[in-house]
Amino acid sequence: RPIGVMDSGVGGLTVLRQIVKLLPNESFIFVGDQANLPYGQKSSKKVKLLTKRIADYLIKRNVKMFVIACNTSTAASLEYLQQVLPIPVIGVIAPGSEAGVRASTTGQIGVIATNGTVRSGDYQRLITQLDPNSTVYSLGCPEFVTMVEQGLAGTQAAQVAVNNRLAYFSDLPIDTLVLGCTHFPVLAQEIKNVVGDQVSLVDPGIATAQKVAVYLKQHDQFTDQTSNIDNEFYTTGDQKKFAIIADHLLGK
Ligand code: DGN
Repeated sequence: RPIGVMDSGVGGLTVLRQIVKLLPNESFIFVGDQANLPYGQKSSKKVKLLTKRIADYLIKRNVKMFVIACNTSTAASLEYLQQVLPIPVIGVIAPGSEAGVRASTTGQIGVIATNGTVRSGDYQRLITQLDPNSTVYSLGCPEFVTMVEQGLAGTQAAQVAVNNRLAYFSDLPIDTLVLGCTHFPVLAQEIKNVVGDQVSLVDPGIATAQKVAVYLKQHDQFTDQTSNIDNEFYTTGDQKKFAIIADHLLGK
């Protein structure tokens, strides 16, 4: 059975590519809800409904696990979906928080995300639960999502926007920056250029992929040999635009 993966757009592909690296024999059904993007500006109730709608579709498609490859959806709906869905549900915020704490030596941790994720306070709560001595500095960067969706990563315009927004961190003593939106690893180079090499960038997709792999192995549900890998990609938005960015992110 395939694994279901969703995001509001192409950002979830940064999580998917990490899962594929660890579990190359699995099949996936990915849904990007681009018709409703951005999720970051919507109410948590609305995001929960939109995420549930995709989960219901994926369950009809008989997926064995649902990966919420979107921080905003994870914040709005993880607990609820874990209660109501008949399959395991994995989100990105707990793995991202754990990876952030592991990466930091000073406990001074920055988090960049959508406004919805920042408003939820989930990273702040989980990180300080794991390390009570830590300080979390959260910043909403909604325009980064739009830039990635428009395929602007790697351009001068993207670098300027990242410089402007991340100026917030210039006087803060962070040693780690969690990319708390699945679109942001696409801008990793631009972000690195601003914060410098002394700050570790954390992509929660890596820790999420590890969590997916551990769960499937522990529950004897993983596919250990190549049979028929059959990946499907859906968007509720424009297929052509989606395909261009998806090809680029997945390298095929
Ligand atoms: N990729 C989504 C996230 O991780 O929060 C958000 C993108 C959006 O819809 N604003």
